[in-house]
Amino acid sequence: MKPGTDKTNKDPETESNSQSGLLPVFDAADPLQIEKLYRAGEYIMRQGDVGDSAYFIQSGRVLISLTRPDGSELLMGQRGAGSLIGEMAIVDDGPRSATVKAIEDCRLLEISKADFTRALRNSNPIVGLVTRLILLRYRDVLQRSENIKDFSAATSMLEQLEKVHAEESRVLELVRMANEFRVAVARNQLFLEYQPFVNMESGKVLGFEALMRWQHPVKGKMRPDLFIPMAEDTGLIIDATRWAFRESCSTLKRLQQACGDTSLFMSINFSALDFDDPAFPDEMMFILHEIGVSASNVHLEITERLLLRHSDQVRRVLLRCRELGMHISIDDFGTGYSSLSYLHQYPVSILKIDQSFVRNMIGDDSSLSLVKTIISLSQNMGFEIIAEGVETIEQARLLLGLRCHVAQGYYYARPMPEEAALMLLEKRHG
Ligand code: G
Ligand code: G
Ligand code: MN
Repeated sequence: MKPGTDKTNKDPETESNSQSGLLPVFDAADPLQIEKLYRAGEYIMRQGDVGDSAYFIQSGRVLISLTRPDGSELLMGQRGAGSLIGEMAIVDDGPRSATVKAIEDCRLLEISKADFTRALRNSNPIVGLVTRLILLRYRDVLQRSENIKDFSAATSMLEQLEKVHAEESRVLELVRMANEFRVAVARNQLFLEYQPFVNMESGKVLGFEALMRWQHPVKGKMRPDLFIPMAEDTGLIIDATRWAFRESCSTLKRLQQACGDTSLFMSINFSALDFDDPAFPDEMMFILHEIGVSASNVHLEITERLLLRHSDQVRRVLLRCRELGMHISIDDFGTGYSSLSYLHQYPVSILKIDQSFVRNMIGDDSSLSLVKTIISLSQNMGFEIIAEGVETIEQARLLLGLRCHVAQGYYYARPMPEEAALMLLEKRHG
């Protein structure tokens, strides 16, 4: 068979294709398709093709076969729900080793080669090496087994094992969520809520933190702890962050104009992957210029954990951002292995005391002394300080007594949509 791509899914014998019949119309080449649908009789991939995706079978059955050099066909077996097909070609870039045809209508979840390559790059190098070596050996065994008549019997047990592995690793759920998130970024299902930073003495709103939410078509409004880790693992966070940056800075511009206060700032959360691209700071500057917001009104929120990676790349990008006028704010401060020496290496402006210490400081002496230490450390090192998670007036009073003036927390306001943020500013600024 001539090498090509897998895009032709018409069966020459039955001439069935996806445009007819009861299944929804779909385009197998559309990257925004959460599931790919193949009708019974369609080819999903052909031996010798260049492979650009692997697929998890959600439902339906497929038949796997090989064509021997003499042209005869060898049946390798069948696979059903829970099985992975087409993984070999995306691991080692080799041609498809077998032909896979739907024998029932199939719903497939796709893992593109690009996604897989990115996941492998983010993983432990040993995992990548061993994966490739095992595959090399398997291809070798496959080539030497041409005299075997029929694989079908042996592979039905394999199919059972694969299904158990897929269920145990919950990988199907993860792949589905990643595919859905890709659609969410492209189709405006993400939105931001804004939580104010308040001066506890004057009650003045100084700025906002942008917090990402996902309006999931079935699950409803989803909080970031449910999807940010997946978005980071898959690299999808990069596009989401870029979107959030532009969106929140546009909001900032509108808020500044409405209340006439150009010192109002926006604090945006970043992940480690966002800093892998050295062009990122200049891209951000371009966006800020377009929107008309000054870099000094933008705070980049990063976690202590990110700094602890000690990557030169992260340091360089952060230095460049600071040079351009943006501020670096350390989120959840106190939860990492806070060593003072590393803070010095970065152009940090603000420490945000983690909410767990603020919550426990009344009643728990070790939390209180940590809060005190962080505050005096900030004063000595010239950092500004923000207390996260202030929920009661007692906490606010205690913090003010310790000379911490700025807070974020439910006592002042919960995260809110832009319109509510606007109303809050109008109320506070008269
Ligand atoms: O308010 P909330 O529960 O939404 O925030 C939960 C966590 O998700 C916070 O720790 C916050 O830092 C993180 N988070 C919120 N929005 C974003 C975002 O846009 N990007 C990243 N990387 N993290 C975010
Ligand atoms: O890690 P990060 O600081 O970005 O997390 C912000 C998260 O904390 C958001 O989920 C936000 O909704 C939540 N949050 C903000 N203020 C409070 C508070 O006063 N109490 C509690 N429990 N959560 C808060
Ligand atoms: Mn944050």
